[in-house]
Amino acid sequence: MSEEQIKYLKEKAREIRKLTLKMIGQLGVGHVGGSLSIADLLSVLYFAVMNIDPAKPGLENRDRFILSKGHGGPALYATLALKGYFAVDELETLNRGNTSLPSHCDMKLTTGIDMTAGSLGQGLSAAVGMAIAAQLDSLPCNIYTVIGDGESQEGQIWEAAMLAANRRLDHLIAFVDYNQMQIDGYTQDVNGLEPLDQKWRAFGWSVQLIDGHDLEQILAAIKKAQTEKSKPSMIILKTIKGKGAYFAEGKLASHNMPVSEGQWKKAIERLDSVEEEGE
Ligand SMILES: Cc1ncc(C[n+]2csc(CCOP(=O)(O)OP(=O)(O)O)c2C)c(N)n1
Ligand SMILES: [Mg+2]
Repeated sequence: MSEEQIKYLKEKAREIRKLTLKMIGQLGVGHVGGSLSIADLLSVLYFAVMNIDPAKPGLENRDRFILSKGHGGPALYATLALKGYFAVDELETLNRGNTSLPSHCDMKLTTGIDMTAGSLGQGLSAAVGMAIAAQLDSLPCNIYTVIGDGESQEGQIWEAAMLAANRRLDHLIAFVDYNQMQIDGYTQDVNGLEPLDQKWRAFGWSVQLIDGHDLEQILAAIKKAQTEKSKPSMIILKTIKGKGAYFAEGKLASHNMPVSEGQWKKAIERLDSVEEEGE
């Protein structure tokens, strides 16, 4: 990746974080932690990888993205607005009456959302279904999806994992947001997942384990996954819940937290000052 592209994607990730903080902050409460942990991935997917056109959101050949951990909706809305699917001002309606941006993703309400999610465990199955459909129709598209690590404790994830490998869905590229936290505590304390990479490998997937906040690693892993033949790909992203917001980063309480005006404004200022320092 060129210096210029890294700078561009870093800026997009920063903008996603800032808009996410602002929209949740203006509402006063929301899923800060699980939104911010996927900001870097969303930057790479939407600004360097996916074949999509905001002017034609229904194109048959487009790549699909399913945010299986649907509570990360705010980060995806910020990304879609930056990409041009709808006006940035709309973000202020997050989770309010008559909004098209509910807390959890809803494909019937929001332009650019490919699948409704929120009931954990289901999005990967939907992605598998889409990948099977694309395979049957020989569509030249990739299906991307993000599941949570807490979500990975759902049995349905592993049913979908089996089917994807059996059907050799090499156009399916999935990610685990491995921030090691879920709603009730550390994933390890609730129901441990390790060795997570070996589990996916044993299910017949091609697996990579990377730093989920390193844009170059994310892009390289996706490019590698795109060349995989006869196997679905799993990219396990080692992430930090709440990454980038001083009041949320690495905290269990960041899952769904109240956010004061002082907090979100100061967090945005800090993100801007990192930018000025040239990082
Ligand atoms: C089927 C189902 N059970 C429980 C919940 C409640 N719930 C919402 S978020 C969450 C934790 C998810 O943790 P994780 O997948 O690690 O996502 P993160 O918070 O790290 O983004 C739970 C249990 C749900 N949304 N769906
Ligand atoms: Mg988690």
